[in-house]
Amino acid sequence: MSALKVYHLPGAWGLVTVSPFCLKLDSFLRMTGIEHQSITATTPFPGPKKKAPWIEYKGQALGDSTMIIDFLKSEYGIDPDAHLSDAERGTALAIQRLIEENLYWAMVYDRWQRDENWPILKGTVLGSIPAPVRMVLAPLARRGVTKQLAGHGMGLHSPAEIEAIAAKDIGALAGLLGNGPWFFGSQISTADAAVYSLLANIAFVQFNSPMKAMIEGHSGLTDWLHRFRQEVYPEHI
Ligand SMILES: N[C@@H](CCC(=O)N[C@@H](CS)C(=O)NCC(=O)O)C(=O)O
Repeated sequence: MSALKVYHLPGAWGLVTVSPFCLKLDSFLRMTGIEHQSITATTPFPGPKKKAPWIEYKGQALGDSTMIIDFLKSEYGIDPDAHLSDAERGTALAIQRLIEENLYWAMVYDRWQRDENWPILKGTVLGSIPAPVRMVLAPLARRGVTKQLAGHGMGLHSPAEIEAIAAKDIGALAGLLGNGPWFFGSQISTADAAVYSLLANIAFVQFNSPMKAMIEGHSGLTDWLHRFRQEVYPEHI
């Protein structure tokens, strides 16, 4: 049995998990080849921060994808970002913040607030919760996410305003990627995993989102998405 247990939310449509934060960690683990046991969690609540992903390692639980990645880099002495300059590290952090602190919330809005996505969400994100429990939990979870969206601020915007915010972010990512092949030139890094984890969760899933067309509007980004999948998840092609 592996010393490292990694808990993530369920997957669908060929993605190991439909949680971007969980997919970022899974991508990092594949990129680095760190041996681990991958466990699908029904809900994020047993995690130490009540969010997914989380890990258990030598009797300790640790939450937050970035803190986990930093911990694993140091514990296993493997760093896919070792080649980055200081300026590139700064840009990588800015990319990560764009993805996780802003564009992620536009994805959350599409999944949880658009009525056409509600049945899809109940069958996937909440799909491994036993049906009777899910009937009670699903509306509570939706109310909770509506509050989170308002607290963040994204949920206070109109759908058209959210689309405009998302279009700017996706355009900025396309510009930063340039001709690639990766965000920082010829070597893949954790920034690629961070961007993939969100864009794949828009482009490769069945949730309706205006962001699909925005991504498709940048051929560099779609080529890069397929390149990442080929490199890190070749069995899912
Ligand atoms: N900063 C955290 C964010 C994790 C996160 O928000 N995970 C979502 C799933 S994508 C979650 O567990 N949400 C449940 C909740 O907020 O109640 C990380 O990087 O791991």
